[in-house]
Amino acid sequence: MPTPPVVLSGEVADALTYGRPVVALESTIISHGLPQPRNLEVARELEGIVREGGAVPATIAVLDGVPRVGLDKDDLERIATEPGLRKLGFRDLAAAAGLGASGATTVSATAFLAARAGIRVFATGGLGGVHRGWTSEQDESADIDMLSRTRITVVCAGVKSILDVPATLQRLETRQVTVVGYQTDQFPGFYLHSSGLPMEWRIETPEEAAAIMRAQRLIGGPETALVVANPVPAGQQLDPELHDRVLAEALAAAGEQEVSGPAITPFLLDYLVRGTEGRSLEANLAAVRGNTRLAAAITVAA
Ligand code: PSU
Ligand code: MN
Repeated sequence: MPTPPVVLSGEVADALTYGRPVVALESTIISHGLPQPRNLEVARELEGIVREGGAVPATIAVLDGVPRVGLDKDDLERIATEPGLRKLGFRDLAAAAGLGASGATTVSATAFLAARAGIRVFATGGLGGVHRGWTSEQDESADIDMLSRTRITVVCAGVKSILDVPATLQRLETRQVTVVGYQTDQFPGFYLHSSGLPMEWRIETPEEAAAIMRAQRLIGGPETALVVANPVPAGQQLDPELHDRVLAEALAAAGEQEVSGPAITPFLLDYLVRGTEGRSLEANLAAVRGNTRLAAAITVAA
């Protein structure tokens, strides 16, 4: 029999067949967003958090040309350690599949593959969006476009603070993506509890997120996403002064070294980890853990 175009792990396929809760997890954060060897621990830990929350984890990636939803222990290890593993947005899926390549999936590719498999909720750190300097570079993450046409709920700590955050929020509005704050009136700032930007909608419980998901289905219209913006706890955020200082250095270094395209986000995140002596990593992890916990609770409530 030929290999199906997308392969679900047995556990994920069973859970979806019987209507049990499943949470999708992206893999680019593991391969390109976090330093080794911590990244493998984190990949396992996030799957554990989903299980503790009463759901089945489905980490998504492309291995040897096969898009996979739900990875086993060895697969997860490949994502965390394989040298030269690609970073795949949605547009790269066909190229990777057609050519037998392997890669980790970003939010755009993960959202697509998760929704296609019938998964309704997914957790990440921070969304991609509009990069600073967009008036000359036009670098806007494909995450935004995919979320404007994919029916999925994404739990994130807002958008990465390396971006032009107001411009990204504006694009989410233009592209009709529903955005709600989880127990906050202010848009989260990824490493920071708040970006300082106001939000129009606030929810208090996973049940309220599930109610919005139900309403999306009943109302119909374009298949847009729901973004649940869940801030890193104030006590675990990166010191804002340190954040602003090191981010300014990172942006300057990216300019000097002419880093651009898909390499820019990993470059800036890595610079922040080094420049803050690992403190940005701890804030990033606190955010991702919280998002994963909340994603499980929403899936159980949905
Ligand atoms: N969240 C994190 N770390 C990351 C990412 C998200 O905490 O590394 C990844 C996601 O995969 C997201 C990608 O889709 O960064 C955005 O990359 P770009 O700006 O090139 O679209
Ligand atoms: Mn980009």
